[in-house]
Order: sequence, then C-alpha cells, then structure tokens
Amino acid sequence: MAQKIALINTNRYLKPPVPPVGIEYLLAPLSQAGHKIETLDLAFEDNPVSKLISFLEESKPTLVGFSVRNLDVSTYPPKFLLGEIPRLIGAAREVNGAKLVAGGSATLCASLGLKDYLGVDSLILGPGEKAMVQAADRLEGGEELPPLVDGWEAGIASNIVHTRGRAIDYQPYLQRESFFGIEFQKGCPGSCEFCVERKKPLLTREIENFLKELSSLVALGVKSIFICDSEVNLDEKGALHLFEAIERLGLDIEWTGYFRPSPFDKKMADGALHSGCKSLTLSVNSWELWNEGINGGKAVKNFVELCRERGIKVAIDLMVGMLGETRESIEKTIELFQKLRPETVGINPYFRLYSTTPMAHLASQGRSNPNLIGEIEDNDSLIKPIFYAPTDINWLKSLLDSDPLFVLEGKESTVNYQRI
Ligand code: B12
Ligand code: SF4
Repeated sequence: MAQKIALINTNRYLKPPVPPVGIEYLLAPLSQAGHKIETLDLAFEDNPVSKLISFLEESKPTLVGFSVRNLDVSTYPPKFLLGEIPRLIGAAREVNGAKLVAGGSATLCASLGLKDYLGVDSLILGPGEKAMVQAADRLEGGEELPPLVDGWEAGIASNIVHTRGRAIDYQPYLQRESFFGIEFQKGCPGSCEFCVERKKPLLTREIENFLKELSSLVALGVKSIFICDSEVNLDEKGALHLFEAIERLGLDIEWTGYFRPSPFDKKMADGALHSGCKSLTLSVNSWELWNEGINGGKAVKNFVELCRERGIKVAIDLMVGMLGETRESIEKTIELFQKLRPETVGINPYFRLYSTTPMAHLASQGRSNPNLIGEIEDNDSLIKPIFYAPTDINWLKSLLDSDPLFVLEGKESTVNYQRI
C-alpha cells in the first residue's frame, strides 16, 4: 500500500518570508516512489494548531513529515523559533495513528536532543529526498522507523527535476517580494569550528535538472532567486559551469547567494554578473582575514573590487572574536572595510553554540566562563540559544565610530542582503 503522506511547513518566522523549498524537494522523489502527498504551509496561518488538526482530519495521512528550518535567529539578542512546534506535533499525535517524522535545516544544529524536544518518532538528519522515501517504504513494509536517520548517507535526488509551485501557494510569497530558493550543491566540506554546515559531503545536482527547475520557477512569475548553497563558489569548476549554463538560458532573473572570498577571479565575477547576480553576501571572519591565507585580506579586497567594477553589490557577513583572537585582528579588519567600503558590513560578535560543532565544548564550562550568555543551564542539547561572546561590545562600537557602513547583527530584524 502506498503511504499517504502529509508534509507540514512549520516555519512561521517571516523576516523575511522564505518559501519552503526543503518541502518542495521531497515531493518529486516521494511521488515517483508511488506515495500520495498533501502539503500544508503554516507560514501565514493565524491559528496553526487548529488549521493543522482540521487538515489532518481531512487528509488522514499514514505518515506526517514536519519541516523544521530554524532553532532560533542565531544572533543576539536571541529569538527562539522552535517553541510552538512541539505543540503542533503533539496536536498531530492526537488526531490519528500516523507516524510522525521531522527533518529540515534545523537538523544541522542538533540531533537526538532535537528529536526528543520535538516529540517525533523519527528525525531525518540532512537531505530528506532519499531518506524520506526510505522511511515511507519502511512503513509500507511494516517496519518500525529508526529514531535517527542519516540523510547525508542516503544523499540527494540529483537526477530528478524538483516540482516547484504546485503544492505550495507562491502568491503570499510573491506579494511579499520574497526571493525563491533553489539549490545546486548541498553540503560543505569546510571545517570552520563555529559553523553547523561544516564537514558535510558536497552533493551536486545534475545541471540540466537544475535548469529545468529554474525555468519552471520563472514560468510561475518568479524573478528573484536565492541560490541556497552553503557558499555558491565552494567548488570553482561547478560554479563556473553553473553560471555559464544559467546565462545560456537567457532568463529575466536576478539572483543572490552566499560566497566565500576564494576562489573568485575576473572569470567568476563575469560569470556571476552575466547569469543575473546583482548582489551577494560574502561570509568572512576577522581571524582569517588578518592572515594572508585564501580567505585573508588580499582575497577579500580582490573580491569586493571585482564586484564593484561590475556593479554587483556586496553585503559582508563578518564574525569577530574567535577563541584566542586578539583585538589587533578585529581592528585591522574594521580598518580594511572602512577603506574598502562594500555596500554594508553586518558584524556578529556572538557565537551561537551548537551541539554539532567543536565549539560546543565551551558550553560545558557553564557559569565559570564569563563569556557565555543565554541559556547556560539545563540546556545540554544546546537547542535553546546560548552564545560565546568574548568581545567587549562598547569597545567594538567605539571602533566602528558610528560609521553607517557597519550594522551590529541582531539589532535589526533583517538579513544582510535586505539592506542593499
Ligand atoms: C539560503 C539560506 C537563507 C536565505 C533563504 C533564502 C530563500 N529564499 O530560501 C536567507 C538569507 C533569506 C536566510 C534567512 C534566515 N536564515 Co538561513 N540559511 C540558508 C541556508 C544557507 C540554506 C537553506 C536552504 O534553503 N537550503 C536548500 C533546501 C533545499 O534545503 P533544506 O531546507 O535543508 O531542505 C532539505 C533538508 O533539510 C530536508 N528537509 C527539509 N524539510 C524536511 C521535512 C522532512 C519531513 C524531512 C524528512 C526532511 C526535510 O530535505 C530537504 C531536501 O534535501 C541554510 C544553511 C544550510 N546550508 O542549510 C541557512 C540556515 C538554515 N539559516 C539560518 C538562520 C538562522 C536564518 C535566519 C533566522 C537568519 C536571521 N537572523 O534572520 C533567517 C530566517 C528566515 C526565515 N524566514 O526562516 C540558520 C539556522 C540555524 C538556527 N539557529 O536555527 C542556518 C542553518 C545557517 C547557519 N549556518 O546558521 N537563510
Ligand atoms: S563557514 Fe562556510 S566554509 Fe566554513 S564550514 Fe560553514 S559553510 Fe563551510
């Protein structure tokens, strides 16, 4: 018997509204495997619990998949975003005997603790495109679902054209001028100690399928695209190939995305421009910037200048205050940006600690570490926001000298690219 699957978007944080691309990427693989799917987007619902109950009573699924995107806003002051999700899952549990599964990008931040916090039967870590099909097939075979499933091992469905705009109503997102996400490469082999995206296999989609998906978005009236890769230029050859292919399509789009300082040269800057990149976010940190390595000051200067020559606007995402970093590298970094003057520099001196990163060990120091703030006690899973923040904020502010170029992250409920 094919499974009747309900997929629920639980992301109700709307700054900015983000169409639930993660759910859309489950649709084609599940329906190709013969399962029946219905979706519910709770993003704009006033009463999500009653909406969910009536939806489940009507659709009578055998398996319910909750997409969970964010634990919190990750910046300081904290805003916890998971709070109402266990209530939704609890309400679903009351409706019928369906198995309850969760997945989504929040699984980068926590694993077993997240499963327990949410109260689902099974948590799929990472990509769900194959792992969710396996879960549905298991149920069909009368098997139990394991509490944790490694979706990274199962991988992505790269040989499929993902279905866009059919199961999710795009109108509320189009009305709010959302950027629509699309992903070319999932994962990041980098090993940055603070980042939840670290040490994941880089999984690439077949370019022809990506292009068909992109064209289908444009056919639905979408013009603003967000390439959702961890960093678009992680793989130099892959990025150049992608830009050339998008340019060849000749679509009327503008796209944006996250980049790292290197690899980036004239060829890549031209490729980005000609494929529709009008603005981008460059992720940097002061401790690397101060060195002459591949993400050092020279690379950042080169990046910003190549973009400026081509009219591509650059928003900088800057982390400062790594463990053991001295004030000197922060001062040099601020000086560099004061001279370089990209469009905006968002500075984050608060490191959100997650159980899935090496920096998690700091949290166990508890109150003995004066640089910890947030939920220091009764928070072993680190699901509730806790931060390592060694930088003196008044000193940092005096360094910025009220220059409007710099924005301390967390002060405004916007993301960097919205400021340019
Ligand atoms: C691109 C991106 C953005 C873009 C989104 C643009 C757009 N229109 O889509 C922008 C810049 C707007 C953005 C904003 C924010 N983001 Co963001 N974002 C990302 C990023 C890089 C990719 C997310 C993505 O869309 N991936 C592509 C899709 C296809 O993948 P996916 O969603 O993961 O879905 C797959 C799996 O998760 C799984 N899956 C998904 N749903 C389900 C459901 C079930 C049942 C199953 C089984 C599986 C499953 O299968 C899917 C297909 O493989 C991630 C980091 C990352 N690499 O994942 C951070 C990330 C998710 N963002 C994060 C944050 C914090 C935010 C903000 C809160 C920032 C802020 N302070 O405002 C806002 C929130 C906005 C909102 N309304 O939710 C954090 C979350 C961490 C946390 N503490 O919770 C992340 C992890 C970045 C990080 N390193 O910290 N973001
Ligand atoms: S900061 Fe960037 S390069 Fe480093 S692990 Fe995260 S996504 Fe990868």
